[in-house]
Amino acid sequence: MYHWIPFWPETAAVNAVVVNNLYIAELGLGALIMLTVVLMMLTFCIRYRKSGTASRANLTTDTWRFEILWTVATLAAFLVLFVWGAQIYIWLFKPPPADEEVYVVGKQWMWKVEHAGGQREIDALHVPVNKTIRLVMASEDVIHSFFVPAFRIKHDVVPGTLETVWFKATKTGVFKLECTQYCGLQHATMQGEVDVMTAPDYAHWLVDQGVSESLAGQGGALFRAHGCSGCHGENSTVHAPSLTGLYGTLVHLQDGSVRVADDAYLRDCILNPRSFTVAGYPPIMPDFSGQLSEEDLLKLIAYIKSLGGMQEHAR
Ligand code: HEC
Ligand SMILES: [Cu+2]
Repeated sequence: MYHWIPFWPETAAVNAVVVNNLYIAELGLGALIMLTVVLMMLTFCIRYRKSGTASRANLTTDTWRFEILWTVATLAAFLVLFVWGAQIYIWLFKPPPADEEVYVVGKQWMWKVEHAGGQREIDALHVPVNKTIRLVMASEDVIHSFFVPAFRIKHDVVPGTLETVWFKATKTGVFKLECTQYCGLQHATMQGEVDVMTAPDYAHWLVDQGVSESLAGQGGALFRAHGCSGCHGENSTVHAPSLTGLYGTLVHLQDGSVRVADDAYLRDCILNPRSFTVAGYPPIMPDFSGQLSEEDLLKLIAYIKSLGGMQEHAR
């Protein structure tokens, strides 16, 4: 639609269309105001030049009416843009129900990607077209930023928590993926590709990876290997909460506060169990920080999510 504008980046996701529209409106309004001011300036310069013959008899000294009008009009126009932009921001950062969830780990200096089926890739992300994809992102070291220009999505990946971002690609093709947060010497090489495929191609691609264990399945194995099942398992005699159906629900904590059991909450439970306790349980959950890699954590979280819950609340 805007491809006649020089250097206009490719538009390949629903997110990008929305950002384009706002950008064009901002640019248009800015240009309109600038043109008005410049044209008036030039007109006055020429009309009232020293040798000009324009009459200066009826000079207006009362300009406040005009000034208030001008200020209110521009203020109103830019406030509209502000409200519009804020709405888009909220829309971009609150994922709609996802068709597919993919886990991304940023690391100096690569993007590691894990699909729910257990397929793994590095510096590449294969996704189906016209599907809402939700990325759950972790960093193993420093802050990185996940940027796909053609989708107009950019989101910081911050160590110590999980961030989510979503997109819905509207075109098949290969699009650039970049890190836009300076993250060390090789930052410039921290690039990859998003490969948007038709649904059948994507289904083939998933099968071709030859993976036998899903991410949740691998998480289940870790859950047993690290002794979580000893306390949280169905047959456990320890007084620990059941994790079945936990994801997305509201959890009441000992200190009276309430948290949504989203991805970041589950991560906190495993790494900072000392910082809060679920109401009605003894604070005996061991601290697993330093024992699990970010990828292991994502697998454990995928496993806990596979035990059911209210997906739609955890966004
Ligand atoms: C020694 C027993 C024990 C072990 C081992 C254990 N937990 Fe826990 N866990 C608890 C208890 C007790 C609580 C509730 C009290 C609290 O929040 O500290 C809890 C809370 C949780 C919660 C929050 C549950 C809720 O209802 O909000 C999660 C998630 C969790 N554990 C995951 C794990 C995972 C994953 C592992 C293994 C890496 C693990 N736990 C290992 C005892 C244990
Ligand atoms: Cu980076």
